[in-house]
Amino acid sequence: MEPVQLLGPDGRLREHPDWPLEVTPELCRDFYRKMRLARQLDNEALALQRQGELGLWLQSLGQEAAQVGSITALREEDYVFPSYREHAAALCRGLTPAELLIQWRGNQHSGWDPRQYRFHIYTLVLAAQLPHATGYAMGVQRDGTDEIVAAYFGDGAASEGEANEALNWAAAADVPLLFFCQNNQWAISTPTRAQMRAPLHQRAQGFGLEAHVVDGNDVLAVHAVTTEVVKRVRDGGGPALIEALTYRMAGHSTSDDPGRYRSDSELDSWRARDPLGRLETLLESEGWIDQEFRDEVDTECTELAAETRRACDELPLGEVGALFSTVLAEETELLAEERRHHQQLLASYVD
Ligand SMILES: Cc1ncc(C[n+]2csc(CCOP(=O)(O)OP(=O)(O)O)c2C)c(N)n1
Ligand SMILES: [Mg+2]
Repeated sequence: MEPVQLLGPDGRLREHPDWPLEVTPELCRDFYRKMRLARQLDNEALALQRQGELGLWLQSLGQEAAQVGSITALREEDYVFPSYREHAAALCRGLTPAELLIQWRGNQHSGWDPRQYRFHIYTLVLAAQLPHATGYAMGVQRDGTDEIVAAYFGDGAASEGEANEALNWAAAADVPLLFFCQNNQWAISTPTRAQMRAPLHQRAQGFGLEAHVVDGNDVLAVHAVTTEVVKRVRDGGGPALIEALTYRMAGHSTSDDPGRYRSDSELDSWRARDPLGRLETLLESEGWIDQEFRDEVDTECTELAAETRRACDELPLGEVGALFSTVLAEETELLAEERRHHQQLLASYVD
């Protein structure tokens, strides 16, 4: 299967017979703005980590098109299960920099109320969110609403047993669930080619899911394919999978040095396919962007950076007891014992 592409790396539009999209200046400007903001937040968080203000950060650099193009194809009430790198998607859902950063500053285990944004907390245990999403989608199915569920995961996570169990279970139960894999070519230092022989979209078809592959650095293609697939899932077509071919342009996390396992030439070849650059080229060549709009986006980005820095500085310390009180609806004896033990431990510290 050839990846669907509507906007080439050269910034030119391409027609696709199966995946038409009404490409308007407004749509392209909106995507551009969202992607610029996401990149800005990502840069600022990286700087904050380097300055010792965050313990860790996982960059979404290079994956903005995959995330923005897909999340905007969902309705606000559709429930999303992200992995841990979905900052661009999170921003589109209205999460604030404070909510996104607090976990990485180590002040809280997660930063937001998932029900408020219909955007679940980040999952660091690879693929754990996929059976959760499947179970949630079974609930949605029983509620009989026309809400759907979407779950993001990576190429590395696709090797987990839970990912494969979830694909099979979702297909067997015929739930309204979209699996969205960002194949960013790497799982820390393991390349995708060392993880799987058959491409993931092919494997998903084997489980009985409708599956597609798309140029994940082409926001228009991602949006076109996701919009259509979401429609089919919503209309009772069963679960589906989209594999977005993209690239993690930064290290795995701020603790990683990608120079130890991948070449500069590989990075350069993907820089030439940068999702933001090609959209900007399109906007320029079509005359859909003027200085006023550029200034507006620049100002918004500067404000977001300032807000991110200020929010980080003012993040409240979390309540340590939440570690125990938010695990189960009703505390078990074991949990109560662990909580008491933990309190005794804290009390034993001198300051
Ligand atoms: C169950 C489990 N095993 C191992 C890890 C360690 N780990 C964290 S991220 C990662 C790589 C994940 O790669 P991928 O799924 O492609 O996502 P990406 O980081 O590329 O977005 C690994 C092995 C983990 N978090 N959870
Ligand atoms: Mg990956």
